[in-house]
Formats: sequence, structure tokens, C-alpha cells
Amino acid sequence: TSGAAQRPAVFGDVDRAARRVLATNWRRCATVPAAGLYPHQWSWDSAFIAIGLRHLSPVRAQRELESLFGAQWRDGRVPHIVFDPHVDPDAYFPGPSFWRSASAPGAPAVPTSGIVQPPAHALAAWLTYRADPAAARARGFLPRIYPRLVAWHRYLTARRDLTGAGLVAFVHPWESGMDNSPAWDAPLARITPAPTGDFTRRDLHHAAAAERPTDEDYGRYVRLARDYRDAGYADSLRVHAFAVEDPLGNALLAAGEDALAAMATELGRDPRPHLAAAERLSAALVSTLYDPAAGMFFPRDAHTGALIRSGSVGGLLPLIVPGLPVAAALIATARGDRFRLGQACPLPSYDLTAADHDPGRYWRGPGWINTSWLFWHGLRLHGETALADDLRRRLLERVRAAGFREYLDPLTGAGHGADDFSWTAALTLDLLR
Ligand code: 9WN
Repeated sequence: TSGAAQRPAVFGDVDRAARRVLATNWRRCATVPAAGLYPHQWSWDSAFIAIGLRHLSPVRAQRELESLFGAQWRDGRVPHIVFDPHVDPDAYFPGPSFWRSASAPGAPAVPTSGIVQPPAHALAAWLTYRADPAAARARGFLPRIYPRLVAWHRYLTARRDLTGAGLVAFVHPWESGMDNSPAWDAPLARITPAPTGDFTRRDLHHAAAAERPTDEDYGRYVRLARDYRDAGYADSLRVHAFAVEDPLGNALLAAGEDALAAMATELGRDPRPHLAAAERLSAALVSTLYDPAAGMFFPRDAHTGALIRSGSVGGLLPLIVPGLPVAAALIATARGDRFRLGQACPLPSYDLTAADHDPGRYWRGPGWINTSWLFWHGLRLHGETALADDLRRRLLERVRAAGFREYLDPLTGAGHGADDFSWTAALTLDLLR
């Protein structure tokens, strides 16, 4: 939007460096989140990566999404990892031999995981289309991707509404994209971890243990994924010992239905079913997951029906839903002590005032660029231009100082986790536009 002419010269290097990261992390038809730590294609990473890639090469951004949806299962699910057959199968745990997608009904030929990730794809596909409609039309991008996005959303709404509340449930912490968020501590406490002797972690070869989930977390992740696999990836509360209705996941779905409506119009189809779905989701989000006293959304445990009152940044991100009636309250909460918008940057993944806030450990405190990008997108959607511009400026300053790290200490800006992390580079490119 702001254009190259208004871009301060000092960010020219950041722009070049971001392009280099995306070029280096590109593998044949998709981008890996980070060489080493994440050597395959990840679902919601590809959505954020496409949002940045569209400025660099709209066609590559389209291919990023198409290769992910090329691995869609017959039931519509989009797997959280598409494994690269050219990469050592033991480079990442859990790999193809753990998930055994080849023996699951309706799985694609390429090996994948069997769980999903937050549905950021329709929004990404629409933004990708908008970057160069002529190039997209020449490749038939929308006619190809739209029905696949519809099938993906149908899987979520038909198979993952486990409580009948009209909301979608995540059935594994990895599905939320915020793996070890403190929000999952209580529902996970009911799960008996698989013994550590049952598996070998690979992540600790690439990142410090103090910045990653614990062995006990991994034991529980393994137990849940194994039970799902052994049930043939069938969805029901009986199979899923862990099931949570997550504000961010449902907000992305609602925003995604809005994007599908725009695509439908472009394709000469009826957008109304998508607009109605967006409205239903938005209403269910507010009536079921919003806590007016806290001024934010909380996830709900599908087994107990109770809200999990834990201050994850995900509880602010329904701001991305067009027309959300509680946008002003979310912004006020973001500016308060718990998230300190306008000072802390990126937005902390978890309440700064909580006793167990940990500014260096993964989803238990550090700031991530994707969640701040979503909040920035939401601010602009709700007409909060000055706050959006300020957040954008701070994010770019942070990235300029720390590089394209996976996550940052929100108070000091110190970088943590992987370096040359793709969505950090991609969303930086988008912020620079
Ligand atoms: C498990 C790839 C992914 C992100 C997630 C992030 C992390 C994986 C891991 O990396 O999760 O899916 O091995 O820790 O939590 O959001 O998509 O970047």
C-alpha cells in the first residue's frame, strides 16, 4: 500500500534480505519454514509465506498454495505437514513413518501428517489473487483453488464441530499452531504422556531446549497423535481426548468465508452462502468464546464445556473478522498491561502479567510476527490506521535489529528459535509494501 517510494532507505536491506530468505527456503514447489528445524512444507506457514511471496512472484505464491492443496485428503482435510520425499525421513520428528498416511483412507500419494493447522488459506489465496489478477486468471488459479478451499472449510465445519456449538475444534496442540501455549496446560494435564523412550526428538538438534516444548509436552503430543492415527483419523469426542474450540482458528475460518465470498463473486457464483457462514461463525465466536469481563476471547474445552481463561494472544485475533462487534474492546485489551500494544513488540504470545509468562519459550511469552501481522491486518480492517501504522513501524524496527527470527522477546527484542524463518521474512515483505 505505501509503495517503494515512501519506504525508508534503511529498510532497503531488510527487503533484499527477506527476498534472499524466501529464495533460499524455496524447494521445487513450496517453501520450508526454516532449513534444518522444519525441512518440509507446513500448512499455515504456506499461507503466511504466500502473503509475502505474492509481492516477489505472484505465480510462486499461487504455486505455494497449490502444492499444499495438492496434498489435500479426500475428506477435505489439509494436512499440517506435507513431507518432502527428497528429505531424510528422520530429519524431523514425527516423520512419515509415524503418521502412516499411506494406509489412511483418502490420503494423497505424497506422505503427510494427519492433523491440520489453522485455516489461514482462504485469506491468503484471496490476497494472492489480488496481487496480480491477470496472472492468476492466466493460470486458472481461482477456479482451481476455490473448490479445494470450500472442501477444506467443509471438512472443518462438518467433521470438527464436536460440540454442536457451530465452532470448529482443534484436537491436538500442534493443530492450534501454538503448540505449548499455557492455554493447553489444563486439558493436556488429563493426557498420560507416551514414555520418552518411545520417540526421538529432532528439534533439539536445531534449537535450544529452553526455547522449545519440554519432553513431557512431547510425550503428550505423541500420545494424542498416535491415538488419532490408530483410530484411522476418525473425528469424534470419543477419539479425541484433547479437543478445544480456539478463537484464532474459528476467526480465521470466519475471515476465510468472507474471502471465499469475494472469490465466488469473482467467479460469477453466489457469494451468499459464504457470507452467511461468516456471520454464523462470527456470532458463535462472540456468544460462546468471548468474555466481556476480560475483554478478550478464550478457548473452550470441548469435553468440559468450560472456557479456558488463559491470556493467549489468540484471544485478541478475532479482530481479523470483518464487522466483529467487540473490536474496540479487543484493541483496548491489547493496549493494556497484558499485551502492551505500542510498547511490547511483537505482541507477546501470552499475557505479560501472568506469573508463568516466559519471554523466551516458544508460545509461552515470545512475540511472533504472524500473530502481530494478523492483529495489524485487523486494525486496518477496523479503521485503526494510526495504531496499525505504529505497530507496523515497530515490527519493522524489531526485524531490522534481530533478523528473521522465529520469535522474539517482546520487551527486549532479542531473537529466539530458528533463524531465516520464512513467515517472518514473508510478512516483513508484506509490511514493507
Ligand atoms: C509442529 C512450522 C511450525 C509452525 C507452528 C510452530 C512449530 C511444529 C514444531 O513450527 O510447530 O507443527 O515442530 O514445533 O509452533 O506454528 O507452523 O513453522
